[in-house]
Parts: sequence; C-alpha cells; structure tokens
Amino acid sequence: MEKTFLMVKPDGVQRNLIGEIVSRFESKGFTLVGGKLMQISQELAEQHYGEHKERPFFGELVEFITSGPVFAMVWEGENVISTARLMMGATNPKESAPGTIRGDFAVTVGKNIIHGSDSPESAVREINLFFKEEELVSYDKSMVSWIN
Ligand code: DAT
Ligand code: MG
Repeated sequence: MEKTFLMVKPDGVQRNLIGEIVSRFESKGFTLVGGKLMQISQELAEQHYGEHKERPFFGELVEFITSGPVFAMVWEGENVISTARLMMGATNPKESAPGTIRGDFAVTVGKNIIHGSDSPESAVREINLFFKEEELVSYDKSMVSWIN
C-alpha cells in the first residue's frame, strides 16, 4: 500500500492543530502507520529541504522548520501521496482553496502549517530520513473494506 510522509510544521504545533490535521486524514480513510513529536536538527532540515538549497528563502526555511517541535507522520492508503497534497492545498496559502488545510488555517507561504511528500520518490526519501523501519507499524483496520 502507498505511503507518504506528512509533517505538522512548528507553526501548526504551536497553534494546536496536530489533532485537527490528524483527524482530517483519519476521517478521509487513511491509516496512520508512524508518528512522533520531534525537534528537527539543522542537519536534518538541510537534508530534508536539500532540493531548495539554492533558493533565496532556504535559510529562512531551515530556521523556521527548526524553530520548534514538529509532528512527523507516515500515512498509508490508496493514492495517499497525491490525495494528501490536495488536502493540504497549494503551497502559497494565498492560492490554497478553502476546505484545504492551508486554505483553512494558513495565511503566508513561510508559515504554511504542513509538509507532505510530492511524489513517490520523495515519499520514500523522506520516510527514510525521518523514520527507522522499526518505528513504522503495519496493521489492518477492519473498516478498510468500507473505504477501498
Ligand atoms: P510544498 O511545501 O508545498 O511542497 P515547496 O516544496 O515548493 O512547497 O517548498 C517548501 C517550503 O518552502 C514551502 O512549504 C514553504 C517554503 N517556500 C516555498 N516557496 C517559498 C517562497 N517563494 N518564499 C518563502 N518560502 C517559500
Ligand atoms: Mg515540497
């Protein structure tokens, strides 16, 4: 089953949105298979956002993502990578639709509440960057047959 890496960023944790965000993915019908509250190190932040190294906002991005605890998660489900991106909304909250997480809770691109892998390749890379294999659980929910 497809897996993705999702993370409530420091602004989402400070704004008490962990529960709201977990609830949205649970209600949708996805399965949480790993999760932890953690402080991201400078090194992990630079690795995680490596693709943006040359962008002018890279320094701010690393500073922000290390500015407080994050809630890192792995979610499983059919098409979870692309569906989670839709549920998150556009990167810039100025453009994210109401009903999406960023559309409902965020105002500026620098504090946009949630991260989610954007492709199968980045999902594998990010899951492995944040989680050890033994931190992920594989289990069935009896209700899955009512979803898929
Ligand atoms: P996403 O988080 O939707 O995958 P991204 O990978 O393009 O978006 O960028 C990573 C994060 O960097 C994004 O969530 C917020 C920040 N960011 C992106 N574009 C930015 C910009 N123009 N100015 C400031 N921060 C930006
Ligand atoms: Mg991205």
